[in-house]
This record gives sequence, structure tokens and C-alpha cells, in this order.
Amino acid sequence: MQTEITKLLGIEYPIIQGGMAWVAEHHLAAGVSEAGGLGLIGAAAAPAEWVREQIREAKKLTNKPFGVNIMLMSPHAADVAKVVVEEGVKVVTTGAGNPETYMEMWKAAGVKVIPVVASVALAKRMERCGADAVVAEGCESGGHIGETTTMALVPQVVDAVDIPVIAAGGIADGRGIAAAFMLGARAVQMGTVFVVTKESQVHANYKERIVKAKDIDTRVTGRTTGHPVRALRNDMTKKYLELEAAGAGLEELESITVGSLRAAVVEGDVKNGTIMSGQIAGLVKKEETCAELIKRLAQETDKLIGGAGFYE
Ligand code: TUI
Repeated sequence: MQTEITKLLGIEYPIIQGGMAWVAEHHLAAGVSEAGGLGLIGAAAAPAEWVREQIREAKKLTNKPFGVNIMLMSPHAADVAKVVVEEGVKVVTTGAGNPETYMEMWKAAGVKVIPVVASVALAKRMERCGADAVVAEGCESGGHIGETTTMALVPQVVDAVDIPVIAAGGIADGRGIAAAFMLGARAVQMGTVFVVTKESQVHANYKERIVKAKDIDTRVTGRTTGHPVRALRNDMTKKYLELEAAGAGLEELESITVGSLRAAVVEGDVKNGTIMSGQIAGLVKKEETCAELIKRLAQETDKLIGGAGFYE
């Protein structure tokens, strides 16, 4: 399944793991990379030294390439941007902002830079300042999202840029991967399906909520604050949406989400925590190892479009 992206990154399968806050730590990143995909350590809002430690731990578990996702709204983003260079990380993806200010430093260090974008405008801008590829992430995704669906966003980004495009949002099996290729993508990024792998250190309660989720079980909070976030519905989303409907201010809204992602991922508080998840959770039915999952995804995809000339 060699594509422009597998060649760019030196990986076996065109499958990239999302840089999920609290979820994407070194065991998961190394597991995905060992299985032939590209694993990512999610820096989220963590201090740069935590990220450095995670990079060093991942290197103990795999010799294959892995990356770091930098969440640009983090107060530590600038420090993390330097740590990835110092630690010789091969690939950086970015989210929740515009990484332009770090681009020159990364390019000079030979880091492959893949911004996650939710619009054509940002994709074009990223291409102009030297991005190697972009992830076009549709609003089916979990976590912080844009406006446009994967089905609509991916072909528009593909037509707008000459660098390879990676599709994300709503993909969890070979049908989704094949569809992404049909839209012009050269790889996929998946999050929700990796939360439930054996290597994922996420609390069993969180995994169980994803496995039991139905098609209509996600909610988007924060539309009124300008930071929409998709998560599985629970007491927290209910309360948050009620407060938003009543015109609550930022401070009141934030009081129920401070530390709530950690509460769900680490403590297993699936009542009041934030269970970030994509709309495709309803398709995720069982826990597998990263190797089993990636092998199955490749077989499913190959059965649908192998030999159709999508891999070059
Ligand atoms: O970044 C993500 N997904 C995330 S980040 C995150 S951490 C968080 N937690 C709580 C609240 C907010 C964030 C959880 N999930 N995906 C990539 C992504 N980037 N989606 C949307 C965007 C985006 C949005 C606006 C990128 C750029 C942008 O504007 C940049 C500009 O300056 O034009």
C-alpha cells in the first residue's frame, strides 16, 4: 500500500494515528509505528519536558518512525516545537491553529511538517509556507473540530493544493479508507479506533463507552465559545449544552470542563468527564492490538480497491 505519504514518512501502511490529548502517549504511538503505521505522541497542553520524556520512552519501544502532534493553543507549544527538533523527531503534525511561526525551524532541521487543517484556506497557506502534506480533518472527528464534513472537505482540499492530502474524520474501517482514497487522499488519520486498542492506556470505562456507542451518541459543546469540541454524550455534555442554551458565559462553561478530559481518560469518570470521540464510534466494536487492527484495515481496504491503481 505504498503512496506518496508512506514514501514521505518511511512507513508501511498509509495509516496515521491521531494526536489525541491524554490518549496518544508513548505506548500507543510506539504500538502504531511498530505495526507499520505512523504513531503520534499528542503533546496537547502538556509541558515540553513531559513530551521529551515520552519521545525517549517511545524510542525504547520502536526503531520505526513516529511523530509528535503539537496542539497550538497550548501555552507550551513554543517549547514543545523546540523539543521535537532537539530530540530528532522525524514528523510533526499540528492542530487547533496556524503553525507558520515554527515552520522555518522545523524545515531547517529536516522535520516533516503535516498541519491538520479544517479549511481550504489554511491548507493553501500551509502549502505556501512549506508543509510536506496536510491532514484535512472533517467535523465527524472527535475533539476540537471545524465546520465541514470529511466528504465535502477532502476533495476541496485535494483540488486546492499540490502536496499530498491525508483524510481524517469518520474513518474506522477499510470502507472509510477506500472512500478517502476515492476522494483523492493519499493516507488516512484515525483517532477513535485507536483509543480502543490494547496498547491504548485509556481507562476501561472510556473504551467501553466507545464500544457501546451508537451512531447518534456524540454531541458538540462549545459552539457558542468558538471552540467546538465533539465528545460522547453524558451528564457533562447535557449540562454544558443546557448552560450554553441559557446563554452562560465562558467562565461558567469552562468550570465544568477544566480537567474533564483527564478525568475521563485517566480516572474513568465517564459521567462528568469529557469523552472525546468521533461520530464513527458506533462502528468500533472490539479491542484489538495495533498490529491486528492495522493488518485488518489494510486487508479490508485492499479487498475494495487493491489493484485499482490507488497505490503507486
Ligand atoms: O486540534 C484538533 N483536535 C483537537 S485539539 C484538542 S485539545 C482541546 N481540548 C479542549 C478544547 C479545545 C482543544 C482536542 N482535539 N484537530 C485539528 C483541528 N485543527 N481541528 C480544527 C483545527 C483548526 C481550527 C482553527 C485549525 C486551525 C484553525 O484556525 C487557524 C487559523 O489561524 O486560521
